[in-house]
Amino acid sequence: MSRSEKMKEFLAEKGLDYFVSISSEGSNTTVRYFSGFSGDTGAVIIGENERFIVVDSRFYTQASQESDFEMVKTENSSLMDKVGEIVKGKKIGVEESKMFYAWYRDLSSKAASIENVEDKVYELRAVKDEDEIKKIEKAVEVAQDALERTLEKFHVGMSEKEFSAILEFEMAMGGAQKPSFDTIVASGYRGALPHGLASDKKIENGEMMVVDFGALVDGYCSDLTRTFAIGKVSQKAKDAYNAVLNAQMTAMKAAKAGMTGKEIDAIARNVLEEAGLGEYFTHSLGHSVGMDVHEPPFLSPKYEKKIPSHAIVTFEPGVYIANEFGIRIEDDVLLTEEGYRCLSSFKKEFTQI
Ligand SMILES: [Mn+2]
Repeated sequence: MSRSEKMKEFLAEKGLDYFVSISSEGSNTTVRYFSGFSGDTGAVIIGENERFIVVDSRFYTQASQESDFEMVKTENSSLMDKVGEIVKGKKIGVEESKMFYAWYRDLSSKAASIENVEDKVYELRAVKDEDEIKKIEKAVEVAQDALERTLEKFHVGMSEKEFSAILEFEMAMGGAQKPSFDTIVASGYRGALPHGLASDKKIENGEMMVVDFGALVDGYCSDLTRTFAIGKVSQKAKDAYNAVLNAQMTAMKAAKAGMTGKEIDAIARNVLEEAGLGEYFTHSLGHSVGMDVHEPPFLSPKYEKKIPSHAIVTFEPGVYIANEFGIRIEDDVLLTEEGYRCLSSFKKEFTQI
């Protein structure tokens, strides 16, 4: 069954006329997920007998080439006016967290009813098909090959921003459309900021350096993290590194589809607690990755739902000791009922550069 057929079936169950998803300047990947249209602005409308892609004149050609949905041209009206005409008097389902308030207000004034159906969209998107798995594998490969080439150009004293600029350049040269998010390069004390974007700080001997990065290839994201020792580092940092790696691999090896996100998270958390580092693992174990770099389902103490087969999730335990160092190791992993398949292969034994 195609993605839109699955949505149609759901609409029928819920007694809804249309599913409506709108993207403005690329803020919503659901439009592409259903229609194939990769332009940054447009709307998909799916009903029992209709599949519309609404676009403005900048995208007429592109939409006709990329999507088999029936194209609705905005002509002289705005995107929202055109969508409003179609949904007038209909019962519609939308994704509340992908909708601006102005759109919601506009659609509410026209539709007969409006309700949030984003859980259904996330449920569909969570299960990756073969083609999606291949695309994510490609995004992983582009990213990890770029890191390999970046390390060849690395020297002590280089700034975090220089490192990230080379890494992003290498990803682009390897086929990335762009980085899948702002590259994190956090060395020394900055490593204790889990989302420390690359800064002007110079990377010095004796520091740990966290590099969290990914490539967007063919509409799909990768999300990887490696932590390197710059020259000789403390035994404390080395021990923490090995504990994080152990936590990651223990959880990965035990994980399979059908377990809850909370159960998988707990495995990694227990390993770090036993190593005396539990208090320094301050975020959840992972998230799904696909057209968005962060998607449900999550591997988190708060996520009590089961992970479906063919979800691709990150395993990214970390340890962050304020004013000292941070360590994180992250891979993208396909989960099935049989177990796991790690899509990334970049080495992760403790590495001094
Ligand atoms: Mn991540």
